[in-house]
Amino acid sequence: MYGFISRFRSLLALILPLAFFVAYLLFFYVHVVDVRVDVVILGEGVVFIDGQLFSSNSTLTFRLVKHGLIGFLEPLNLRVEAKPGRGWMIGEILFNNKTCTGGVVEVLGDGVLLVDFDRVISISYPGDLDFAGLDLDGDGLFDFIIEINLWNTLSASGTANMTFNLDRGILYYGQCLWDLTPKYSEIEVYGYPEIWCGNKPWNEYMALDSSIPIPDRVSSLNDFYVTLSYNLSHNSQLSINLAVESWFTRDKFRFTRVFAGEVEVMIWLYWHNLSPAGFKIDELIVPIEVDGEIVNCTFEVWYANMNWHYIAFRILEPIKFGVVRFNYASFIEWVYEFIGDEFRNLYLEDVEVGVEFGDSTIKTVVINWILYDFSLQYTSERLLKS
Ligand SMILES: [Ca+2]
Repeated sequence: MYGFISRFRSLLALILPLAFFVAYLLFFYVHVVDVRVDVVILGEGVVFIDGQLFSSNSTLTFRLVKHGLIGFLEPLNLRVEAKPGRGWMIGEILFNNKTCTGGVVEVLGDGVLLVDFDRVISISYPGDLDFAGLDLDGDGLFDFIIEINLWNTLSASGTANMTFNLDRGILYYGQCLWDLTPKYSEIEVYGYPEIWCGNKPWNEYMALDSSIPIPDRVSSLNDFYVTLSYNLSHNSQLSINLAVESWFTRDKFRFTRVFAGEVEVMIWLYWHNLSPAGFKIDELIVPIEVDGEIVNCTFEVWYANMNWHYIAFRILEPIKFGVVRFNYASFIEWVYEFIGDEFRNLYLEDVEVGVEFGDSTIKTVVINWILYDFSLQYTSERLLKS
């Protein structure tokens, strides 16, 4: 009898901890649906979550709620994102009144995470404002303006979003629009989502903290390199380009529009199902650095008299993605020879980069464009050599 009790106790001693362990696992798997986590924000600022002030110093404690159940053995991975989705979720986070995304830098301890936020600026269509200024070096002056710029779209269903990550220097543009109605039906383009520096002469926004001294007279400026690193995807039938654009006006700061005798210059590095306005009048071979190699690229030159002079250089073999670098003077010299001496006195107002799109036969217009780099490097050579 004693032997039986002894064996029973031994069995109990073995089974009980195992049963408790299984119950413990089940308890956590079934019942724990949220976890309290301390998050340390790197940097100074005011933190809002879902519009509520959570912290005015650099440390923030809040509760993360995961949709659904969590398993006991599930690793604690945190992904901070603005949109609700699968996995861990935090509502919109504003840091210094800018929407932030971020990632876990380090797990400091049990449930304590160090999160480093990227500062991002985001604009959307539909929305009150379709532009924003970017002050990359924090000196109070804009280095660039981003603008969704659906200038010929009267109405559209769907959304477009442009987000600039200030910490990584990357521009993201995504749109999914349908039922587009143009403002002017005779114009085949709906818009030109873009980033630019200088003074765009069609509105009052300026980004004068550029690495080149614009606006200034063509005759006073030096040449500069334009570097772009990008990736673009879109509907296979869509009419679209990726183009650099500049306006040349008689006033140093023009805010209203462009007039006769003034000049618009576009450089199309990518295009699909789209032709420039007017007629092809010439061809030009320009050495372009593409992914580190110099390539002699042929550009068609198109001209239209749009009251002002419209000149578009369209590359023969489009570059859909890659790192592209070229001298502005390569194109400006041709414009000078074509327009004549009066071009010397015009002001180079701005340098823009965007994706011009149109074509009403596409029901839903999808564009995803990432611009990893847009930089201008001023040189000691004159913009006009002659
Ligand atoms: Ca600045």
